[in-house]
Amino acid sequence: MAAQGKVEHEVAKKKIKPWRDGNALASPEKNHKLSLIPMRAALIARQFDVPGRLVSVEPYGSGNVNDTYLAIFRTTFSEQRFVVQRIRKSVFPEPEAIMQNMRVLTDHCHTKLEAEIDQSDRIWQLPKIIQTKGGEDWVTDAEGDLWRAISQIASAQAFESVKHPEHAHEVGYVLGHFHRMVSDLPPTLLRYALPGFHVTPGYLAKLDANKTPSRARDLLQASPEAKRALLFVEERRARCSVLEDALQRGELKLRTTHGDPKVGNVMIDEATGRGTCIVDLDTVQPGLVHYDIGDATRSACNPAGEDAANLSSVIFDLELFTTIYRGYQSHAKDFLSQNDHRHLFDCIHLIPLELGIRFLADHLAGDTYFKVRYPGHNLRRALVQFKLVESIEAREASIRKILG
Ligand code: GN1
Ligand code: MG
Repeated sequence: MAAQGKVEHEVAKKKIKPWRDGNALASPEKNHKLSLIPMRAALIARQFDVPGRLVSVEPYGSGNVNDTYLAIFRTTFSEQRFVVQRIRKSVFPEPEAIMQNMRVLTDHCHTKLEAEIDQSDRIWQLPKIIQTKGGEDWVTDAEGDLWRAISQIASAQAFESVKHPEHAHEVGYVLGHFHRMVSDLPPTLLRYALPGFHVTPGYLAKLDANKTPSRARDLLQASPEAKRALLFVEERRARCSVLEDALQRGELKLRTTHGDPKVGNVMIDEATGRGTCIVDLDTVQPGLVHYDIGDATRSACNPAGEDAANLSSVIFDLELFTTIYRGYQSHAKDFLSQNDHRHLFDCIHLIPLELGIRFLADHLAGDTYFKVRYPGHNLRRALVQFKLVESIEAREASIRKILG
């Protein structure tokens, strides 16, 4: 998960030491054991408009792209916890666009959630931007990096992989609710914070470009697995433009989308066990709802998770698919057209293929985009996604039957 909540799998935490109140911030050389990054996060956290004194700042979550911290402020009688994040410039060319989109989206959704609270079957939450003491939505540091602060979701937890069918149902239910909530938010009000995001032919072109430099050729030479992975993509090249072609033909239309609705971004209420919120709003921008549906299903229907240790455990589980789809349909009836429906299998197949292509391209480029925990991590991630694609292909008839 990228930004919020307690996560089971927090490798980052072990590596980077937290900053705690009482450290001599002004003289970092005396604290050589402390990482300078949480210290910088601590300095930044103080610039946001939160009452009390900063108690600690520590790495948080397991996002693959941005740097995320949890800050705790206390007064004599209260405590406020919030999430502080540095946006990776190398990934997001215009970080301001993310914040402008987040402002438009959260203003729209918070108004709607409050207006619908009496008809709602639960309390829905959505992060809120915490402004700086000067009334700004973000801070730019001396290195030109953008930092922002957002509220923490109350008493909720996110998981790296799906736990049981009811969990998958909640992932579908939360995504469907999000799509319904933004179905009247014109995508033209949003900027493209991540140009080319989920445009599969673009990722394919990147993979083609990344496999030719000599460094990549050496990697391929040394790894039969990587060579087989390239071949796997080659055999599916023609299918990569299926959604973009449908968009060009006018069968599908651009809408406001989340962009990253994986299981780890869906918060489950600790009190009720039901979904309460979708977090990680960095990739909200104009797109196809199909990107989101394919991303949620590739994540929630693979109980082995993105980092599965054993490839043979990776499957597209039909029971999980049945329940996630049922959850999604509880809200989607109102806004999915017949054409949308006709392309559902395509996105379920395409988005894991696309993610595998993205991981493989990054492996060949030397791991410049996704954070890795060991050499070959991106290749491993790609193999997991390709295994999932194979499983989806083998179950195509059953998936289409469930789609109806
Ligand atoms: C990245 O950073 P994180 O974990 O929120 C990626 C998603 C991938 C995901 C796979 C901006 O998300 O597209 O699906 O990893 N985000 C970006 O875990 O590329
Ligand atoms: Mg994300």
